[in-house]
Amino acid sequence: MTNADKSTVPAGANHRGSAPSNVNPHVKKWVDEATKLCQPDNVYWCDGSPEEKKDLLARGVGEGVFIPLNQQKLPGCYLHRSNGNDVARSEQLTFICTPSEDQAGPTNNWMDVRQAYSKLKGLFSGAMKGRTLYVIPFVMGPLGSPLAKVGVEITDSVYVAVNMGIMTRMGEVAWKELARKGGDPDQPPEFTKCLHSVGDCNPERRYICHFPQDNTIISFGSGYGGNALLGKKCLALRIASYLGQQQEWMAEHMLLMGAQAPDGKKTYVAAAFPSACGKTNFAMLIPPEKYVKAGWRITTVGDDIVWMWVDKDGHLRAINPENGYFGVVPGTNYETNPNAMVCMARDSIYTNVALLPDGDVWWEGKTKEPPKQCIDWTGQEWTPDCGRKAAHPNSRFTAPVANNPVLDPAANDPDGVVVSAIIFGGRRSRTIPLVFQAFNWMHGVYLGASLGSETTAAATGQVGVVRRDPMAMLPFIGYNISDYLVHWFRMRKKMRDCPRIFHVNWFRKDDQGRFMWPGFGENMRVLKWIIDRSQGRAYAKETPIGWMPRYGDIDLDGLHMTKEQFEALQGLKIDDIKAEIAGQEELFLKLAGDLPKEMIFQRELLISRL
Ligand code: GTP
Ligand code: SPV
Ligand code: MN
Repeated sequence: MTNADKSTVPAGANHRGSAPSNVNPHVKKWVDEATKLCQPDNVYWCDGSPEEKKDLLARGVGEGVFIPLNQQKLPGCYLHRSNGNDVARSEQLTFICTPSEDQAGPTNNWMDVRQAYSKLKGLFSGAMKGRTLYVIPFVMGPLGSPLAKVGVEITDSVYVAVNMGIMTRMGEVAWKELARKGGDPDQPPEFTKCLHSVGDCNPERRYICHFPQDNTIISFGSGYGGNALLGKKCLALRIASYLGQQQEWMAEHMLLMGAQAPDGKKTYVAAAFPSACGKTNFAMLIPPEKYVKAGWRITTVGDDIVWMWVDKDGHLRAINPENGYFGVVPGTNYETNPNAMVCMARDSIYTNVALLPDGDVWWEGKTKEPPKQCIDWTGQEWTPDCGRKAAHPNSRFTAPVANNPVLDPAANDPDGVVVSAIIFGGRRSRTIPLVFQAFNWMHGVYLGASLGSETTAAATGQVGVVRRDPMAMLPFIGYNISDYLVHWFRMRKKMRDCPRIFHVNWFRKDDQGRFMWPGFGENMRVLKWIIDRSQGRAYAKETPIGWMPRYGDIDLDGLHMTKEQFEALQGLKIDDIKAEIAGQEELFLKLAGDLPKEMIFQRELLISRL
């Protein structure tokens, strides 16, 4: 973007951007302190209005942060190219800051609270000189929900301001929610302080720090996704998981979907898959035609995070704290996930995709034939034979949930929905069958805790190596993992009636490296078996690892899958399972003396069943 384009920035014609007259004095004080520290040229208080969104987008275009896309094809859509060193969550630069290391536990990076505050103070000092400081009030969760949480993010990134506007319930509503929650005006109201600066976007000076005891998040040096949109992974998972453990509820890295059967009965299912392992796709699934004809309908409550609590009847209830999707783009097309394509067709931000000559966008897997030429995600000329990817493997779209054609009617219900089944799943080329069911909650928690998955481009680092990712929460547990696992075991006691637990793997490959299961919409077949099992209606056989459907127990009609192929897909080799158990040791040894006894018992039972 050239300087000439800066003329598109409108002059500050009205009062938008200034602090609301009735702003809470505790919030004001914190913003004033941050302003003093960061020394921005301007302070801009967001109100969440549509006019403001236009203004923020225009500012972003002026700064070269956003490139307007073809407005006929993609109304309201913009492209953003992030810094090449800043394209995914950086787990090694993410810290849990507590007084003692034990509170962060063996799987988190730990920093001493005082040391962290003093380091960050140095980094933030004068960091916003010449920039605008945006104050972004937001709510996580449906307004009025018992679990809804208010946060305020201070940032110097207009990209963050726009994305937070899509991902959360942002603006005036947050002040209202804060007032609704706060009783005593002398007491500081409960809100998460989120302080963010892109700084100089230098990985050497990049810290994503969480202070669970202070309900505070401070992030410096990254403008990307989960590192910078602090309502998402930082608040809704790391801080919330800590609060949940204290207050007996759960914050999990899960999608939440409704499945309506032909008889009208609706079942809600939550599923935890690690990053880039299929949550958004599963949450928006379109069933195969014969299921649609028969009357099956799938609806989305959430695609990435759930907050769950036990209601007065003893049922596990869940809400989606988010209000938008920050979804993986590569591999998404009108065949694999048409609903996602519709979501991102308007009012969306594309991050790190390729730009076509007509102002449309492209990514690997969007069409079978690549375009003859385009501008790749780094801004360079690209042709199919150039040997580089056009879109970054972790390129993303940010879209409002309201764009989803299959948004569940309960998506904004403060009371949430009752969860009947929980699914854990990983990306595993070998060993792990398509689907099986845990014997009970305790065994299910063990399955979740020992979940393995091949690493993906969603986090920086090596891709494709199997790592243990308990409940798909390894990078997101805001406290000691032993306490987290104990929390999962203990939640059972609060429930009168608990969800059934399952394990899936859409990603098993044959010796030629081809996926053995068609996946995507066809996952409906597995989901139907899961729902039927949850309601005590489908058959299965007992195996050492759990209950498994036999050929014929799961509907394969129309898939042209032979009995042999199905059995290979579900195949269990005892030697492989032994190797898998040995692979779990890595995590168990990390927990060492703090490994919950239930984990030891479940492991012994598994070994004795082999
Ligand atoms: P995060 O947003 O990082 O948490 O990812 P996610 O868990 O929501 O994953 P998503 O649904 O975006 O899928 C990630 C990648 O896996 C995409 O490239 C998808 O096309 C691919 N994928 C999703 N579901 C399936 C499936 O059933 N089979 C196969 N083979 N690939 C899938
Ligand atoms: C994930 O990595 O699980 C995501 C993307 O959902 S990010 O918001 O960057 O964490
Ligand atoms: Mn995710």
